[in-house]
Amino acid sequence: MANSSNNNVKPILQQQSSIIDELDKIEKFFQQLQKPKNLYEIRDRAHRFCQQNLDRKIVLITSGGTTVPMEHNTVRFIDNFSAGTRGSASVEYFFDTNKYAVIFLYRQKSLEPFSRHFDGLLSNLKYDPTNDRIEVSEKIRPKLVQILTKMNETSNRLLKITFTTLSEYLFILRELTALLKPYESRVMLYLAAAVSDFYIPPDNMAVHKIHSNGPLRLHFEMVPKILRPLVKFWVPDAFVISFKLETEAEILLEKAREALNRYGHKLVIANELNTRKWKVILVTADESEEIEIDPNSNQLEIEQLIVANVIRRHEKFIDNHREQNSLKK
Ligand code: 9Z3
Repeated sequence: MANSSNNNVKPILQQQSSIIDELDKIEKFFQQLQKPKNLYEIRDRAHRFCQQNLDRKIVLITSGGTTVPMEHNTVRFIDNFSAGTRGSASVEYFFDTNKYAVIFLYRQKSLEPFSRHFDGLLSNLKYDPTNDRIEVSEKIRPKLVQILTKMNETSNRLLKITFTTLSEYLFILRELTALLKPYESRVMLYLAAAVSDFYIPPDNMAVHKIHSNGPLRLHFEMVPKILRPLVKFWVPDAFVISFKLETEAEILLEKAREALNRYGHKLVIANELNTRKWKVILVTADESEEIEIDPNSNQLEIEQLIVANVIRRHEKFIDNHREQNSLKK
């Protein structure tokens, strides 16, 4: 008897010590990086925003790519392709329900909510110096009015926060999750940002601009996987959605399932680089569901369908959470 209970306890203890090791690694990782100067100002703004939106659910949407500096006095950095379309378009569809307040954590200069509708706008504007008036061509006026109206109506439900580097992103994400934790299952995390897996530790980084007098070899370390502590400790009751990007269709599902197992969250949205604008797979522990639109459709955006789907899942998640809590009482 004593033996069999020992056998049960051992894997749990091993698991716990591996989580503690991982947490320790992440803590050390953060300690070597420099905190963004405006971190506490961001926290205070986010706190006020959540207090002003107590009657709503909160979704934290991350968007755009992170930079990885090559020098402390940064002239060069490594970046990635993400334009922030997925994240910024999704914000607009969350607003359609009137039930969500959105914290939009995005890469500076990547797409912002509503901004894509203003593409090519300049060529439709005319300045008349005699009357000091700006005229908008009739062709785009109705659409412009519609978008500006929506922007006005939703402005108190949107908080925009920017990052540029990988370390800014990670510090701000950690701070925001600490703030969101008490809101429990009402919080959704929609992690669409394309975050670097590699970085150059500050101690190994050149201080000044690297001289171009020969070939260059750089050594990157792995960024520790923060999704596990995020799901387990930072926001244990929130509905967490991560995105998985691959360039090989054959390994996409397997990688998404691997992420679910590893991090223990609820949903992975898997997409392939070249088809991401018209096809995604929503993967949970029990099933997978494909969402696909006609690539030639210029009426429908895939984010509309993704957001409607994840809102339904979030509602069920909140109900389950409520039931479990009432059973505990
Ligand atoms: C995504 O997969 C997003 O859907 C895209 C959106 C970045 C592809 P765009 O900004 O593109 O509209 O141009 N985001 C997550 C990508 C990512 O880095 N995921 C990590 C991974 O795949 C896991 S968290 O390893």
